[in-house]
Amino acid sequence: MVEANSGMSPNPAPPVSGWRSALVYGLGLSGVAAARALSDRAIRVVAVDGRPVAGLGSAARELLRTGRVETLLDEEADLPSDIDAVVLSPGVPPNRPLLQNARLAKTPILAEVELAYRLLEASSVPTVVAITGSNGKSTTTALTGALLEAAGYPVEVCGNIGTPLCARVDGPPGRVFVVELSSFQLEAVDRFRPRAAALLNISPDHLDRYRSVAEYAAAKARIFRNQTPGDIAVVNGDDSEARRLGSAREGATARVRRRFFSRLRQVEDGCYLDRDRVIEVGPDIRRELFRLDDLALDGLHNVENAMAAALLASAVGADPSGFVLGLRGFGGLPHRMRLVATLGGVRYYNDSKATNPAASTRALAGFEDGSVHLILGGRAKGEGADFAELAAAAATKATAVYLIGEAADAIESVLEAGTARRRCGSLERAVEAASAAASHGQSVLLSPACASFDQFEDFADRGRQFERQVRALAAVGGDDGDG
Ligand code: UMA
Ligand code: ADP
Repeated sequence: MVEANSGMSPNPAPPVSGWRSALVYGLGLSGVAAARALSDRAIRVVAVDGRPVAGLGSAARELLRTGRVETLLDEEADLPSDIDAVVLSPGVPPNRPLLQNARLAKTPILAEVELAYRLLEASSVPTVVAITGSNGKSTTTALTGALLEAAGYPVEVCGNIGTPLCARVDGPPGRVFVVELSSFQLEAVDRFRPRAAALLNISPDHLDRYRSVAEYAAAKARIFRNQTPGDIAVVNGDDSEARRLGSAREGATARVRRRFFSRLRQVEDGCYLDRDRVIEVGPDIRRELFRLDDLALDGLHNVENAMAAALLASAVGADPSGFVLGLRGFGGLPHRMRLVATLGGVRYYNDSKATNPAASTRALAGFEDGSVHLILGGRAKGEGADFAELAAAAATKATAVYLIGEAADAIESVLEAGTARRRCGSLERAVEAASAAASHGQSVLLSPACASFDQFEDFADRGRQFERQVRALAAVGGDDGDG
């Protein structure tokens, strides 16, 4: 695997308190938060970004204007000679020339989350709960935060879910940090040590960045690498690849207590589904954690997410008696299987966050056969993106598929012969076509199985545009009112 620090024999970054200047690579959300945290500590910040100043967001431009970021270099610039460390934004691939030069110069490279962890560590060992996986990370992260809050803990929910950990470093002591981690962020962690860490599942994703699924999975497994005895690894017992990574005899979890969650079978330590009840078991424990009825979210995948969240929250000491309140109050995050409106008996769902085929396949599982008008497409995540399983699910669940964006050819080429399809190009045309074709009792589902960057700013922008179009239909045709 190409790790951000690969190629260097152990070369630990000196304590941040000893840094005089740092290079922040990428001035998006992560870079801005890192630059602020560094400049607050009187560390000089130089930034690198592929975009010119005018293309940056307002927060980045403000940092430059006020001198908190001294200069902005382009990506072709030489590595400045007086830099103590490079702080890396997750979206920057590790093979960028400037990073290769940093490795040659033995300048440490830290992920933004790694910097944040070290800043937290400067005062006391932080209580961090971390979540990774191909799908369900954000939901599980938010749900873990909700369970901990219901149990009375002061919580910071952050990381890949949207707020960088660096932006949450300063604050009162005693907080629990619930951090969503992407494989990108995990590539450049070094000391980052979660007291409880979950690996939810592994399915192919981000194959535009990794050479293989194995390399991608290895990045995910780094979530456990710094855990020490007394820490807890939470692993999906029903996902073969997660189980393999989470229970390898020689692997990172060998030192820690492994707790499995399973919908399908009883486990020895962890929790499992027994009809409608989730039961926690362990060497000296057996108790009900919650019932399916307590979940405000639909879908079997959300049962898995809730099981993981419950194990994580109890790992840092939360009393499960409060979990039911937390679960009942959690209605889910925007752009994940959200019912937008019911118009003329047709239900419109926004699942824009389903950015890989496995997520969309899961989304389809919850629908009746032949009931879905499915909008698919966008930018496939690499040549290796495999739509075959999704095509099989679509053959059963979809009345028709509406193709948008760059990946339309790749998806169409694997659709089964009997699956009706329309080439729509844009989301707008897809919504028009799907709404014209859908009849009472059916659903229009945006669950695109692809990234959004070919036509939208991000998945949230795509989801908002879908919702706007659905609301425009409602204005024309009259809303049934239960959206
Ligand atoms: N940039 C370069 N060179 C590059 C790549 C990017 O200069 O080769 C610059 C861009 O011009 C831009 C900045 O870097 O100015 C953007 O940095 P970034 O891509 O790391 O994005 P951030 O704004 O810092 O947001 C990141 C995460 N984005 C990615 O990992 C791509 C956000 O996750 C996360 O919410 C945020 O940090 C806070 O932690 C988004 C995401 O898409 C939601 N994540 C992927 C996913 O969930 O699948 C991993
Ligand atoms: P992530 O942060 O990993 O992208 P989200 O919680 O945002 O995950 O959910 C994204 C999409 O993935 C959802 O819209 C849903 O379709 C699907 N999903 C959610 N949880 C799971 C899970 N545990 N297993 C498989 N798919 C899931």
